Amino acid sequence: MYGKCDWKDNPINFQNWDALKPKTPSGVLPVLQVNGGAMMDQTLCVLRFICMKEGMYSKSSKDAYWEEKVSSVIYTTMYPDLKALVYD
Ligand SMILES: N[C@@H](CCC(=O)N[C@@H](CS)C(=O)NCC(=O)O)C(=O)O
Repeated sequence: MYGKCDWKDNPINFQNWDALKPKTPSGVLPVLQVNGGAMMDQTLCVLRFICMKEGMYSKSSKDAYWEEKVSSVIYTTMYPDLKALVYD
């Protein structure tokens, strides 16, 4: 962990998920909530938000491009495996 923000994990089990799902913006997890504010979803957008908030996002557009590219490739490559872990 490079940033210095405090955070709390709130794992959701399948029993709680049915009630929570309709309250989330798109009916999916993960969701980030900052100080009780609006729920923010979409993994890569949330990661980008945290990086910007914590001063870890690239200052140059060229560096930002490469960071975005690497995270997109990793996410799209790993996502089917992550999904299989959860549902299979
Ligand atoms: N595009 C979303 C996809 C999120 C997603 O598909 N989450 C799955 C878990 S891997 C989920 O919440 N599934 C529960 C459901 O659809 O009820 C993201 O990048 O965060």
